[in-house]
Amino acid sequence: MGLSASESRGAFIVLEGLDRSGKSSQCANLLSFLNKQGIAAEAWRFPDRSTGIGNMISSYLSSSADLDDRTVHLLFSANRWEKSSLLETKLREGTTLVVDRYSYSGVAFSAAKGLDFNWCKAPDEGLPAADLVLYLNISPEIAAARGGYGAERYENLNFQKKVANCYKRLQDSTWKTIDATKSIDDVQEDIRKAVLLVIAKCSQGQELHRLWS
Ligand code: DGP
Ligand code: NA
Ligand code: NA
Repeated sequence: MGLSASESRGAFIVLEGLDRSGKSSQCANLLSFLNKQGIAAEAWRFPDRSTGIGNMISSYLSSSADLDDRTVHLLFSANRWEKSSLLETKLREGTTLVVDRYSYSGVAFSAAKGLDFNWCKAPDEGLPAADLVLYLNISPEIAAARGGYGAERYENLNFQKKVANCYKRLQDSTWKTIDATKSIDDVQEDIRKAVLLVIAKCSQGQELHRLWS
């Protein structure tokens, strides 16, 4: 059951973007800002590589294991489901969660392989939906030029172009596009403004929604 409309709770903030869009540093900066403000907050990330399922995903991403595209899609989804009750408990307890990637990556990266968009959405249906999705917008070319990619499976320009197109199809009213070509500090400033507004709404009892509505 969802949270009742009057209950104060933490906000569910997700950062999304292409690889090399700067999400991870922005998440870390945001977390220390919130904690300094005395706001209870934790940083999470998906995939969570610490679980059994996360371990399989990690082997796949480093290319030490090959898996069928649909199989790996369902593993990523299962990795979110296995954390979902703890996630909801944290929010209910008043902790704001700053999450590096979530179901939006799940759909964008798998649909970029050519899997059907709605098929990709289906396994995540019913998971808690983010209150705010911050999309760190950067062109695939600029991302690729930023110190180059690591060795992981999806880190190449052609694939990232497809991911960018798939992300566009997911955007709704909970998304805010952030210009990620600005300086690290300016990006952080834009993020903080949006986040503080949403934290205020959630502390006043804004209802937690479910994917995909
Ligand atoms: P990261 O740990 O944020 O670097 O993410 C690892 C890679 O996995 C990155 O290229 C994005 C991709 N990814 C994240 N979540 C999902 C997902 O749910 N499904 C698929 N297919 N790829 C994902
Ligand atoms: Na990566
Ligand atoms: Na994931």
